[in-house]
Amino acid sequence: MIDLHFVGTPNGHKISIALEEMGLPYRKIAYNILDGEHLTPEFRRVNPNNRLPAIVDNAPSDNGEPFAVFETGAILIYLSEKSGLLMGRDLRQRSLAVQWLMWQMAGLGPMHGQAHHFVRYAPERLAYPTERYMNEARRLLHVLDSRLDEVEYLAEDYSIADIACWPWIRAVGLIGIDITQFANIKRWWDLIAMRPAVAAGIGTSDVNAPNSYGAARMTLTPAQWSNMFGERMLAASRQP
Ligand SMILES: N[C@@H](CCC(=O)N[C@@H](CS)C(=O)NCC(=O)O)C(=O)O
Repeated sequence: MIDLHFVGTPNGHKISIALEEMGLPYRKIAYNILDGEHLTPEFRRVNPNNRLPAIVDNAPSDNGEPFAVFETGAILIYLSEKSGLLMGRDLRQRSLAVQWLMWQMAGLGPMHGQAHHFVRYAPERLAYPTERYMNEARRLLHVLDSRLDEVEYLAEDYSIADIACWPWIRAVGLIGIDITQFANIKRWWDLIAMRPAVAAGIGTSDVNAPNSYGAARMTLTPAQWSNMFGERMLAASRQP
């Protein structure tokens, strides 16, 4: 049994979808990040970075003690190795899956995350960071669209790379991007949306449900802002 320390965001859904696809038994432990439920010393022992999601494998394949894994890219590789699924059939596909997974982890996720921050969370609209991160968010979508013009899935066969990217594409409407302008991404997105494991991982049969990642404009209370971006967030990661 795997403990999934979970939040219903694109990063959280990467792992719930992967667990469903791989048929690995898991139990979900849900956190409210706006309320700062992840900012505890207990959770820090699971994830030294105090971010969600994270997993604890209570039955690792070396038969040793329960093993904790953080960072969604590392979790996806771990689960893929545990199940023997979704990381390609040969050396080239495996490398392609890892390349596009790293691209998601270093590019699509962080850059779209910053775009979401400045478009949706910043208390005031700031022209420079909004333009910088929206341009980068769009550039990355052009990269993805070009790749998907060449292949059905990022690593040719459906893989953890697709699972890593798909929930982030699900969220682009919230930053004002119309995904139908990217024909190859739309084709790929619809194909993945039809998979029963994806609906199970998202927790709704309506994968197109609007606003499931929050409102287009988020207004945080001072306490919520402190938990997400301010002093309470900092305090949780400060030594010891
Ligand atoms: N690079 C990390 C990102 C994790 C992350 O930022 N998670 C967000 C939720 S999507 C979080 O925990 N936010 C809480 C906070 O910022 O305090 C990963 O891929 O696991």
